[in-house]
Amino acid sequence: MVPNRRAMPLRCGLVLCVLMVLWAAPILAQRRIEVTLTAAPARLSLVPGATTELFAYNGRFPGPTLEFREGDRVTVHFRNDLPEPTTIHWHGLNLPFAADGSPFHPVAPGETYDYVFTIQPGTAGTYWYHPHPHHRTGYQIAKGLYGAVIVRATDDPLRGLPEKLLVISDNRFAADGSIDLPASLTPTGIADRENGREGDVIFVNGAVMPTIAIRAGEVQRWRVINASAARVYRLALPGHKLLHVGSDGGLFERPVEVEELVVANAERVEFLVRGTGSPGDRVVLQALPYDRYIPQTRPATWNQPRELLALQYTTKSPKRAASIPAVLRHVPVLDTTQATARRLMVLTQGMINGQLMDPDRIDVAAILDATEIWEIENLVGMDHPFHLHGFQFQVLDRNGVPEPFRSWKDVVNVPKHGTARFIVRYANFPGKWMFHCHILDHEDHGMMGILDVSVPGQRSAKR
Ligand SMILES: [Cu+2]
Repeated sequence: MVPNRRAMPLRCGLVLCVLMVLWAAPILAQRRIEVTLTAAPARLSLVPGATTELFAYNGRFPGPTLEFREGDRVTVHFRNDLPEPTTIHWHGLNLPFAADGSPFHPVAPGETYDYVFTIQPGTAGTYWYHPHPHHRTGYQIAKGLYGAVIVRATDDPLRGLPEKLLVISDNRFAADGSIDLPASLTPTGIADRENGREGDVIFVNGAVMPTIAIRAGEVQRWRVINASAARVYRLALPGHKLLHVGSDGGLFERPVEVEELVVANAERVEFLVRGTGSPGDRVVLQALPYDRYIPQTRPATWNQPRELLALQYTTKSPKRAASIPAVLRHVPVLDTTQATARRLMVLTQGMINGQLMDPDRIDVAAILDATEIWEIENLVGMDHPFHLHGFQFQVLDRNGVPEPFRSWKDVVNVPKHGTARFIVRYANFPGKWMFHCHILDHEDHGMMGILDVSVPGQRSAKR
């Protein structure tokens, strides 16, 4: 049969149209999210009987919780109305160097900056944002600048469970309500520098001892962010086992039942609370003692448990418990046989590999798409939580003990006189990425270095 030559262009046109629609569908489906954040001085009531001068994002403490979906194209229009330079670091998010908010991109007082990034597939999880200017991160976070980021997946296996977000932080106040930030050479200032600054007032979402309601039988998903400068929380809910389901970079492959959870500063955990109590019960979420300190400067009250919030059972009759999936998601394996370099980071008190941070020095030079293994060795008698910007990693072992399950992390707490090894792939985004101790006083005093990820044949990222 002779083809109808006239119909051919029409048919071809239709096929082309369908192909173009199919090609464009993911782009059309990509949401464009615009957020406006302004950092400015504010006066709020944080402790009874006084008001406090602080810094706040959009006038709120903590800053607004930002919710994104995988695939979203995000633009954050930031304005700095503080009297000093600042940045916004998107802690844990995989994004371009220019959007990282590291000390390389300070925003001067009165200036604006657009953080533009796409939320990468597979990165659903709990993150947070905070300033990261040179030498002033601890000060600005103590003044109130931090907020939560929740990234949602389209195929969330825990969808439908009621969620609670807990941004936990501590602070210290003078009698007049002002934030207690001692001069560096006073005894308290020296202790802060050594231990990292801790406070006796513990906030959950900006409130002291808030209450969460639960109905007997109900299963709730809790996301916890430790936004403290140095305090580590060993979380326990008396009478309740926790179902640990996720870490810094999102869900595990399977839930893990635990009695308690240690959340070092800057880390996040996700767990399920199962309402196994009776109607009317009241339980207190506790931070049990955790000894991260060198004995010489350990605070006198370190071994006292602290109360964080109350879990109040309603008087309603128990409901049928929701079923919890046995498998949450697949976490891809980073293959150790593909590692092309091994990096050794030796931590001493305030230094990495015997050096203080120098913005003009490259500490680790790597090639885009390389897979590497980092070994962090802590020589001193104090824990140091180690954070890498830009790329999530997988912890291989701690003190030689293999990690029991795979998860995406951006902070690993390296215990006193201990080691931790992780594997990381610099899958995308060349740039100068910071790695540092996340005890903010240590970071601000130079316990930090630079990983330069470059594309072969191209010059490394500009400052
Ligand atoms: Cu440290």
